[in-house]
Amino acid sequence: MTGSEQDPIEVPSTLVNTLVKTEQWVVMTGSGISAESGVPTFRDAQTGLWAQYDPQQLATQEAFENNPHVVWQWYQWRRELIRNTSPNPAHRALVDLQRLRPNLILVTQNVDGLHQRAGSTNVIEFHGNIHRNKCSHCQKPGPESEAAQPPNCAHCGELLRPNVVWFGESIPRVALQAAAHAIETCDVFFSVGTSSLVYPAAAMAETALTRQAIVVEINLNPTPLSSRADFALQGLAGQWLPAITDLVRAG
Ligand code: BV8
Ligand code: ZN
Repeated sequence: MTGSEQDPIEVPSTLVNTLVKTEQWVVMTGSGISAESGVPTFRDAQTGLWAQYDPQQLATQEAFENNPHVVWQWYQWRRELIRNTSPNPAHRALVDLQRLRPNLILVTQNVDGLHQRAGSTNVIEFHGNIHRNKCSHCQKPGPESEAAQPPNCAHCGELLRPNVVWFGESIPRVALQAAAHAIETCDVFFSVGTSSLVYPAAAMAETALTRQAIVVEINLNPTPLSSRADFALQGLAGQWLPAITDLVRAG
């Protein structure tokens, strides 16, 4: 299936029939769902000042310990970029789907908060949220800050850091448990806008496949999940999700 900007997209009728008669859905999103809002995906080349940095080298505790100012400024640059974007039709379609299927559980790998800004509720933030800070030492929450340098924790004086999950760090237990419970009970699992390379987030699709839930991938490019999904819808999330929503609403 390809859904490019030119040709109209056609949602398989077998998928529509499944969606119309199921209620328990889990949707896992990655940075591809925010791409049409203008937020660079994790594996897109970073633009401008950050072009020479690899996000996987910056999003680590080691990078922050070695160079807190560079890592902090990368996050300040991303926060500013995200503040100047808006949710796109893909985010909004998920809000509509959640109204049509109140049991829909939305798990996101994204830290941009765009699902919440679009109106999605009960969003499980697998990798935290870029708009929140915490202390790099005592872990207590810290205030948002426009500062160019990482501020000091009011409790212990150590540096504040973004409250996101860096590579090598564990997923917040509450998020992990909520996502694990959702995946164990779902009839349909959507993987939207993710290269399915980062674990343990990518393990959710594996569990869905093992449980023989219906697995639907919506992604611009093929991924390691594409050949195993029941439906691999290639193209823009901002086209596929609204089309699916219209058909479920008409269902
Ligand atoms: C952990 C927050 C260990 C920070 C991020 C096996 C098991 C467990 C861990 C590992 C493992 N193997 C390797 C690991 C280590 C590592 C990992 O998975 N590495 C990968 C790279 C191999 N995992 C970890 O370190 C995790 N921690 O497991 O700790 C541990 C174990 C025990 C005890 C203690 C510790 C933590 C991972 C979380 C890292 N943090 N983000 C920040 O954002 O600054 S991950 C980062 O990648 C983002 O959150 C992003 O969402 C996520 C995944 O990337 P994608 O979202 O998929 O983005 P990508 O660019 O790759 O793909 C976008 C896709 O969208 C593309 O395919 C593109 O085609 C598509 N697309 C583009 N436009 C559109 C579109 N699709 C549709 N429409 C469009 N318009
Ligand atoms: Zn502290």
